[in-house]
Amino acid sequence: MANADCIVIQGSNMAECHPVGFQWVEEAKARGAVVIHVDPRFTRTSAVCDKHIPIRAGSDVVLLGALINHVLTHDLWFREYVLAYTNAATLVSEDFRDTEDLGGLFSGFDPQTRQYDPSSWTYERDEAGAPSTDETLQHPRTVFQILKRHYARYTPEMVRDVCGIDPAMFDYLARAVTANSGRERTTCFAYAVGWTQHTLGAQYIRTAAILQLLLGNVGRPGGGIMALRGHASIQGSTDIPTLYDMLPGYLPMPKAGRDDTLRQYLDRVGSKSQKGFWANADAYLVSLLKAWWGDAATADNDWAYHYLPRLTGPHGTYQAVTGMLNDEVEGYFLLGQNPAVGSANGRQQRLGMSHLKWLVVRDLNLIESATWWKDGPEIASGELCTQDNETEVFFLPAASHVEKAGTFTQTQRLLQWRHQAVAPPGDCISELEFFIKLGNRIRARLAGSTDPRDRPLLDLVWDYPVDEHGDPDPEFVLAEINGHQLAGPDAGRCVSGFTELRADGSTAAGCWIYAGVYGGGINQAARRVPRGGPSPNQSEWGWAWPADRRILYNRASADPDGVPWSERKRYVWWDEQLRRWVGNDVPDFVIDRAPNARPDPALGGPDALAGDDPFVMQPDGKGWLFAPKGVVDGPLPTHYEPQESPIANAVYRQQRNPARITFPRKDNLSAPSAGEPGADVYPYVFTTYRLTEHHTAGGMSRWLPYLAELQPEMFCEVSPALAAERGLENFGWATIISPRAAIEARVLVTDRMTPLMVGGHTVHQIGLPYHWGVGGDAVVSGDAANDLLGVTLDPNVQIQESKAGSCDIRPGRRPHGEELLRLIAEYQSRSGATPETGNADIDLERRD
Ligand SMILES: Nc1nc2c(c(=O)[nH]1)N[C@H]1C(S)=C(S)[C@@H](COP(=O)(O)OP(=O)(O)OC[C@H]3O[C@@H](n4cnc5c(=O)[nH]c(N)nc54)[C@H](O)[C@@H]3O)O[C@H]1N2
Ligand SMILES: Nc1nc2c(c(=O)[nH]1)N[C@H]1C(S)=C(S)[C@@H](COP(=O)(O)OP(=O)(O)OC[C@H]3O[C@@H](n4cnc5c(=O)[nH]c(N)nc54)[C@H](O)[C@@H]3O)O[C@H]1N2
Ligand SMILES: [Mo]
Repeated sequence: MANADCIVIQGSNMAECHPVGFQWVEEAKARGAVVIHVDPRFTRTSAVCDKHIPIRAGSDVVLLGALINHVLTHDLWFREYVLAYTNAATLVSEDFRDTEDLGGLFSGFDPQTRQYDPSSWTYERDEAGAPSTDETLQHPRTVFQILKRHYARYTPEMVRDVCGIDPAMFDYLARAVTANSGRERTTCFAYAVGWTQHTLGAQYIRTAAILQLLLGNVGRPGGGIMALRGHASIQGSTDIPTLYDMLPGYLPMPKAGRDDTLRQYLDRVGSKSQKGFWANADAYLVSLLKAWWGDAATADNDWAYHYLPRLTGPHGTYQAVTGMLNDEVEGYFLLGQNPAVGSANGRQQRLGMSHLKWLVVRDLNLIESATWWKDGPEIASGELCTQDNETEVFFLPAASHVEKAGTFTQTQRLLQWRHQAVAPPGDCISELEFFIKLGNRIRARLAGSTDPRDRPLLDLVWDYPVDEHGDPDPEFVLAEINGHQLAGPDAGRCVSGFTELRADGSTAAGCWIYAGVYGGGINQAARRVPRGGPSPNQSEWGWAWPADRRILYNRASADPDGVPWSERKRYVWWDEQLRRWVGNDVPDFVIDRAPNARPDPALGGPDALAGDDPFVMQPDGKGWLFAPKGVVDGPLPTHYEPQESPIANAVYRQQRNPARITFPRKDNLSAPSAGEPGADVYPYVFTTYRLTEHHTAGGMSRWLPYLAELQPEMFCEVSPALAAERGLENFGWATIISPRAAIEARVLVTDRMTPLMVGGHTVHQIGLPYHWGVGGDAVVSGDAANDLLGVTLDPNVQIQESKAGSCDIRPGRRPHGEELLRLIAEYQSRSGATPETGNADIDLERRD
């Protein structure tokens, strides 16, 4: 980011939420970069940017789509980059139909299942099976022409009418981005959960990716799209996932009925005939299975592939809670998570837990998820009664990050080692120790079992050495993740990188993308040379996956001939003398593949990559403007309104993302949207966010007097205009009501909230921090913003839409007990909301 000439921060309050990373924005600024903040609110980020552009929450695809349209219609795209490195020239199947043809849907939609069959989105192929192309880009079915037609509607006027951004402001943004792209200059985008927490969150990021590819801003210094990662190692917990649908290193979890055999699975993940590094998925998976099941994983049993669980559907946290409410779940482990406060529809979360037989909470403090049974909101409302509650709750104290050693992986995919600073007090232990001991006990209980379903547990490699205090060694685990040779003279040697991994059982590795972090038997993540050493990319600080590469796809930083696009932006290039790629980073390419190499595509794998195929993980080696597969809700991003919206979709008749995941239940009602009867009952937009002084659901900040004192009370931010409209007083109380709950908050009247003119009427947005919860143990408590939110999810990643909802606001405190329930019910009945509201069949969604 420090190398960017323009930075657009959109969907994040970077200065307050990512202050360490923000130093690179400051550095870019000091070197003359333009920094723009696009956000519904004016924040401390906006305060240090060149320009703040207020936007209506949930409308970013229109703004980004209009930038794409601007770049295409004004011929501002980076022609050589786009032609050589993207799929612009590739032809799409004759069967494909765009949202332009189908009123906002793509071809392949099944209204019954609400899922797309993506088979019509594929490339057209020639007799040899290679994608057909038209290098002139004139063919109407080239990706380039499809893109042009798809985004033609996304005009500055559309931006004004949907986002509430006037054309002069749009013009400023478009000029800044395009003037700072090309050979000599690069623009970078940064986003966080302002983009992701929507019913089409993944598509927000895709829209930015298309724009950045058109402008040639991918794989180059100062380019890219920074996914500002949240919790300390949230990147690490997707790399080695706590997610239900992935295995380490982004290998998907097998699906029942589709991936029944190892062969079926591997053909889907990375067939041997496709180009690029996913063709070696067999080496990554077999090495993982060897790391987990050791000698029990053999060629004869397909490396114990059958020990892996199979997915029968989405099993995310919200599905789990629905399962609890339906009495389908008996027990629950909450480890480092406070869903009673932090998850959407808090009441559902708490009531779900009240259906459990047992609940284990491991945390630093007695958080609300461990105390809802004695002093939660449902005790106050009379919906739950402590005496009658049958859930047995176990609280186990956890060691904090300073009380244990290990790695954090941050936004740049950089693993950094932390040493233990102090020993944990009392009974507090680390997650590592807890799981090793839990595993030991379960395995002891199962010892001697002949039940085949116990084999995966009994056959696990579970031999963690402990020190004289009985504590396990986290470096041993890092080495296990790194992987090692199992056979031959090198047996036991740590592998130096993922290209050493094999599919014949001769290597083990717990996460292929981390292979090399313990290369040479040295903890590379602990490297801490001041300023990262002499190299421009600070390569001697920590270790970045994969292969210690600091910028992904960096072969694109040179032109098709391997020459840097410009002196100013040189990064990785082809050295004709040495016959290899060299430069300021570990080249993200086959090291000796010459720029003009055109190997036979039939070779498959890395061998098939042409010298100008920088996107080495893609089966065609190209950056995808159009995604023929992989995104379940469409090959091109399209604007849909949030689940709850005061605006009718101005782009298409289809109001909401047709493939979104809904939970039509009485305890999860949606507000009617514009054009539906009752929409005026919840007339305002609310959005939720963080404060500098608190952390997420508050477990690490509301228990600290120093921080609690700085932000003691739940509040809402409203504009002076909305305050006048509703009679709200600065520092007074307000009650905010959604179809799920009513909460109270102190009022902060501020110009930082801007009423927006959208589609001819004023949209007021209310800002709500989400750090408070109801309970008696924290230093400060208060109503939770998440009680207001409903659960509707993005279909790609199952994230909740917590950045845009509908509500009413009125002065004064909320009622208590039964009266509170009556207030919520009175609003619900006035709005006419039923479980079908907002969840109707696709045909009904279309208004004429
Ligand atoms: N001090 C502090 N730092 C934190 C955290 C914390 O709790 N406290 N939490 C950490 C975690 S877990 C995370 S995930 C990150 C999150 O980092 P951020 O995403 O930067 O944090 P949020 O405050 O949720 O900010 C999202 C921003 O998006 C804006 N926004 C809301 N809706 C929209 C929209 O539709 N479009 C656009 N363009 N903007 C929108 C909000 O006004 C807000 O300013 O922060 C991390 N850092
Ligand atoms: N409305 C709304 N809701 C949101 C968001 C939003 O923007 N708006 N953001 C979402 C996001 S991005 C996130 S990440 C979630 C966060 O939601 P949660 O993860 O549910 O909330 P946290 O408060 O971060 O919970 C982390 C807990 O871990 C404990 N802890 C800290 N260190 C350790 C440890 O080493 N071991 C153990 N066992 N416990 C530890 C802390 O005390 C804390 O209670 O909230 C989500 N919810
Ligand atoms: Mo997060």
